[in-house]
Amino acid sequence: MKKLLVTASIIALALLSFTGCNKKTETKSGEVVSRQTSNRTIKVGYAQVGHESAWRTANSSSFKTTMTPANGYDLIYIDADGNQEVQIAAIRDFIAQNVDYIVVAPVIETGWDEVLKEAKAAAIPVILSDRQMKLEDDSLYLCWVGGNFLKEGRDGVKWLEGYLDGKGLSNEDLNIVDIQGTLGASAQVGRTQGIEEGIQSHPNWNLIAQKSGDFRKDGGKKAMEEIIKEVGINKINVLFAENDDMALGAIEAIKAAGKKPGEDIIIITFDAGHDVFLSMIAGEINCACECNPLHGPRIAEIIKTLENGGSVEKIQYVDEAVFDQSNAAAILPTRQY
Ligand code: GZL
Repeated sequence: MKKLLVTASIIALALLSFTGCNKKTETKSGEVVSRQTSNRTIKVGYAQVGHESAWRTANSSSFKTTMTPANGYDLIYIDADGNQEVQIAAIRDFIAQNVDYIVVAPVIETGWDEVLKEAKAAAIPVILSDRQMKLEDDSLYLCWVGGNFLKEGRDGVKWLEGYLDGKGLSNEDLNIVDIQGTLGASAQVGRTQGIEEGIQSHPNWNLIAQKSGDFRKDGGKKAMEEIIKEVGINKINVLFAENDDMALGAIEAIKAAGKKPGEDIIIITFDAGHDVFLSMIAGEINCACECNPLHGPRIAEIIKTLENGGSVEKIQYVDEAVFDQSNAAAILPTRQY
């Protein structure tokens, strides 16, 4: 009898390792654990926002250079060009292809419940990268990796407070302009909240204009041109641009209006990519709040941990810092994007 039991369990184990099946469950504490291990090629469907900014290019590249066949991945990469319907269709296609994991960088926070329920019904784990989703049921996604957008906005305000204090300008009236990212994207929602909170906390700070540039360089230039037309270039003291590309576009409009960016108008941006470091060194941007785009390795680690029976935290913030003209030149050589 004993011999029979041992043989049966060996056959069962052999079957399990052959199928390479790998089920995921979420523990009560919100941690996600994997029940079995496997050494299969991992098929990942990745629905990316688009190609709107330098940040996005670096983000996409970090996935493509990490999830390679040599590293044990079969990556299906879809660039949705900023269109949520294309992202949703891509997720449905990943389900039809029965991928092992779905990764999504949601262009905006809402409208995902139905398609994520379909992924759950197909027992395919969904990992969120970069931006977040507003869902009725948070168990519809396995975990999220990204920047703390509210903190980024608050960090930009904190930097401005320190800068003004150092110049003895803390009590001066300030007219502030905010060029926002794609409306409804969690990066825009969080940064705008941090900026607006800061402005409201200073009676002598006035938000005189707020327009979206959709996280694109041409969008930032157009938004700044419209704001200059509406309020007049001489009325603007500070610009918050909610990403680098819009800041660089706005600088073109500021120069065309005869003003010196970084001097006549204080400029604070978000992302802190390579080109903005060059602008800070040139004195045209004053501060860059980092939003690290290199999520590929982080998410590959998460997947490998799960594949090997480990558990992962539900919410995982990437490391971020604040840079300005005092440290840009020294730090630029160390930057990866
Ligand atoms: C932030 C990301 C934003 C960047 C922009 O995590 O969602 O989208 O700040 C990008 O550059 O377009």
